Amino acid sequence: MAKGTVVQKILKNHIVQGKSKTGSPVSIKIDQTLTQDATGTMAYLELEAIGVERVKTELSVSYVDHNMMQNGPENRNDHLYLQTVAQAKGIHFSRPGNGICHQVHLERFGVPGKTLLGSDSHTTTNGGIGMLAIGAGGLDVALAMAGKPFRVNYPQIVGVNLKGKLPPWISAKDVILKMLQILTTKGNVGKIVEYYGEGLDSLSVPERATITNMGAELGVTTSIFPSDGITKKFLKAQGRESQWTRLVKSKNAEYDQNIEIDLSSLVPLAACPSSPDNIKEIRELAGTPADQVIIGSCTNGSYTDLMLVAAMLKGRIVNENVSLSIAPGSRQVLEMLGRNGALADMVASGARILESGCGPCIGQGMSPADGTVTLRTFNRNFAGRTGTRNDQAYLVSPAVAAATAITGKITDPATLGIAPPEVRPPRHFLVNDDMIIPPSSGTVEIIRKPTIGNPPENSDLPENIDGVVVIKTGDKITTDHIMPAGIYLKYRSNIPEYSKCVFECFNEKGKIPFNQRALEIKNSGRHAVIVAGESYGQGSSREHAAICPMFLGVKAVIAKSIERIHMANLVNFGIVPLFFTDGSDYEKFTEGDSINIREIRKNLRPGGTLTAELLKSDGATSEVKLSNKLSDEDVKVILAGGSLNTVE
Ligand code: MIC
Ligand code: SF4
Repeated sequence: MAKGTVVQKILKNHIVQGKSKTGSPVSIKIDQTLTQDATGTMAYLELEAIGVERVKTELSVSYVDHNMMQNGPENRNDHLYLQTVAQAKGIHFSRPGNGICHQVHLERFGVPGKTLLGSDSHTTTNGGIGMLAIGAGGLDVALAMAGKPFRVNYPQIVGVNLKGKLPPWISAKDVILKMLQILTTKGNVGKIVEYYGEGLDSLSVPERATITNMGAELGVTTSIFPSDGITKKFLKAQGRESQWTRLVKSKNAEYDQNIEIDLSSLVPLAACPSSPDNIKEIRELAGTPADQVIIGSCTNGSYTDLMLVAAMLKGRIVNENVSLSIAPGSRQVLEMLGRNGALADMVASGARILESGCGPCIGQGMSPADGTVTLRTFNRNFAGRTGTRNDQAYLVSPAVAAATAITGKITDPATLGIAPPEVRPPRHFLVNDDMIIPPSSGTVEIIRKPTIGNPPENSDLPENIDGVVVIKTGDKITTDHIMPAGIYLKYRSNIPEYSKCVFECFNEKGKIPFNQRALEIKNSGRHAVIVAGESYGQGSSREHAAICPMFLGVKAVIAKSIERIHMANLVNFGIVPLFFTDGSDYEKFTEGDSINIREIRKNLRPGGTLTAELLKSDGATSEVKLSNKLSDEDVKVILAGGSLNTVE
């Protein structure tokens, strides 16, 4: 087992229950939480349902960054609810326009050695400042705000030894794309990645945060960098030096798995359509015409990222066949670019400047044209996430993105014939927290406009699952497949409405849509069951991918494997996550089959097996063995129909 790692040092100070043994469930104390608007409304409705007067964490922050198009009143209704509930419950509120949660948190709130739980999968970004920062469903974050510890399996710790130094034009994005090439997006559940080695010296905190941000795509619990002199410099530049502590691995540290990356040997990479681990070298893609380039997001919206882009664009015009958009990750960055003239260089080049928020990363506008290539500095390129079906989205570094915007074709910046701009982290960031509203000490009226719904309700798990396979999916089904975001984001606080688009991408002409099929099963008194392949529920932390299926009557998901956050969300909402003990049994299933799991209430035991009876439409029957990865507590929660029914 690993020893002397940064991860273990933080865990040691935070474990309140459980054994420090790889794979064992442990409960950890959560120091800070963050939420964003798309998951936050539900999290705060749940917090209210739990009956919490004031949050019990050291610091909780509610950000508005995802859903800012304000098409119709729903978004603004959410913002008003979020602002007032935050003030009432002791939570800081970061107003729309202040920036993307992860970046603002890194700039203004992240503290080395602390734990952070956020209702967003990219909460891992703050691992860049030496926090143990974990993404979770909204309900888990609500429970943490209520002072409850967070349950997670004691991780397997992967040590990544960074050697050498990044060559010109190569950036942190290429490091994490390399990691995705090595580890892929599958099979990393239960691991935490820890970076160390001489290569750290050439990586600033925002660059480290690019790497930990996209650790979410590896499917690991989180990723972390030590807190060293570079961390201290960053905190000093943010006027927060007093919050620094040194936190590095012990000399004799050992890891459960070892990876080595020589930074000097890296070349520019891209994640090709439509998975973050479909990695190719830019060299192989060079010359491909691009129609759109977008720079920003919580992965690459930092000051140095955008200063590099501005320097490349200065005095040049964006290629006439390309639309270039730039969204600075925070107001701090946007204001600094505005004051130092870099913004003017971007505007002069023809770049379209977007507000500081998630924007196109979550399908809020800027969908590409049919059949065209779009390059983005983001972290996800799941099919359709751009808002265009059959999209061709490539994930690249800011340097590759800017070079491509200039030439109109995918371009290795080294071939541009210009000297790599020298961009250094600022000695002082422009600090202005006026857009962060502190909690109120007085009484605050919580504003609830009519589109603010109620927290979801569920009944106990039935004695038997009298199931119907409502859908059978392949591998790597993401939460974007299950619950699309984009134009539907505004329904996040309205479960009946949002449930109408569950699995919308699989609805075909002439076939009854998923939501209706599920409701028919529910109304007939039976139970809908989802059958899936590997890595079901990859991607975001959105608990709606469990809540909406629950609302439609789904009682179980049977898969080859399920990603961590999604599995926790299923448990939280009383859906039983089950696995084939023999993966080949997956082949036996067809949509519409009956699957009965008798006496599931009695037989569901942590780590035990269940026997299910599969009944095909031609009358053939067979038995299928199903396993689970549930803890005692998980079983208790599922039997009760979800966490909201068990919380004391
Ligand atoms: C995303 O990148 O998919 C999101 C939107 O930030 C999600 C959260 C959400 O669905 O609201 C995430 O990654 O957790
Ligand atoms: Fe926002 Fe995109 Fe980051 Fe998610 S991944 S938090 S949508 S910028």
